[in-house]
Amino acid sequence: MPLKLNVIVGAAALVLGGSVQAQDLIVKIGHVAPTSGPIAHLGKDNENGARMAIDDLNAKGVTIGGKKARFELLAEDDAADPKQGTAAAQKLVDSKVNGVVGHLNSGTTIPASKIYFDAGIPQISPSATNPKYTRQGYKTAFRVVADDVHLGGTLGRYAVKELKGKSIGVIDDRTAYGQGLADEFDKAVKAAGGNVVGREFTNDKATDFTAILTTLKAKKPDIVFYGGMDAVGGPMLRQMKQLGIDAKFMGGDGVCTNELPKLAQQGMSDGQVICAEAGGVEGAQKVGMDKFYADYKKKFGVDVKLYAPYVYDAVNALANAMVKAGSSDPAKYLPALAAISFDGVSGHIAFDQKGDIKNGALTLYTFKGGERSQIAVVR
Ligand code: ABU
Repeated sequence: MPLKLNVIVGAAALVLGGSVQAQDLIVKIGHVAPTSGPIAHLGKDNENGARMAIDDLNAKGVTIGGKKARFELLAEDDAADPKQGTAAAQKLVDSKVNGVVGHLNSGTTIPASKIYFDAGIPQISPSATNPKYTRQGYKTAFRVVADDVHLGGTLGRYAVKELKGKSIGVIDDRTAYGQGLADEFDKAVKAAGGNVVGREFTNDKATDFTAILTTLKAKKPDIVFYGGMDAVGGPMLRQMKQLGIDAKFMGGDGVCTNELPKLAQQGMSDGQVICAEAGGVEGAQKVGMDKFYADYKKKFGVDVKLYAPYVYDAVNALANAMVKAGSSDPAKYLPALAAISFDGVSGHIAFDQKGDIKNGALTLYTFKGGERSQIAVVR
């Protein structure tokens, strides 16, 4: 009878069977998102995207520097809180992860990026859109989505030129994302000759918007823009309806989710909401994205909420760079990551000098019958 013995030595697995196999290379990928709190549904969507990428890489079999790689996911919850974000980042650094995908929020991604930079660990955010993230000079910071300059600028021009908005109200949630996006929108509206009639703010955990909506109502807005996430945007839409505010509702990627109609609870009408995802595919590239949505539904039993495909691509970007460099050592594969070029499910992945996606797209959506409905992909 042949000797069959499984020996686990530290982080590497050695399988002795009929023939000696190469020692597995364990590659630890950190992932951070809020899997608790108001936007836990989005955090879980991101984490699912990472899990799916890891499972696919392990099923496919990847060789790095002549060794069979086994990818492991180290998933952390930062609850969208900057302090918990830096604690999660430090935990991943202490665990000696080879790379990180995250965080979901700009408010956690930016402070965490210093920790990864100091440790020399590559980080790719699949969803944080505040421009500051890639403008700090950290060579370890990358993102696979467009930023808020692009988002806010495009939406601001769209409000004035396409929607013909005459009196525009702007609200934000005072987070790094929401406030930054609202500022960019405000700037673009004014540059396009539009009129911002009021600027109000709330916070990312608020549930009652009566006071700020009543103030804006008096200014008769034909468009209300909200810089923030769907967990607040949905109830805000419902309260706009209750207060009789008959205005279009615009927002960035944070409200542009498949969960928004549920969160608005009948508070939105067909075509009332116009929002933008910070990425997008068209033509032949749609095949890959559609397949991802179908595979995701099959694996997890739920629909993609927003950024799972971008997380999937971010994990694959790290893996591709390691294969190219022949090493999972962050210092050795970082140059390969900076020069990466491949077609992912969310489009072509390549980074500019700052670490931002090259030629990033946006997808404008509205909602009809409780479903997201694409208006256009713009660059
Ligand atoms: N980009 C929308 C959600 C994440 C963030 O930037 O905070």
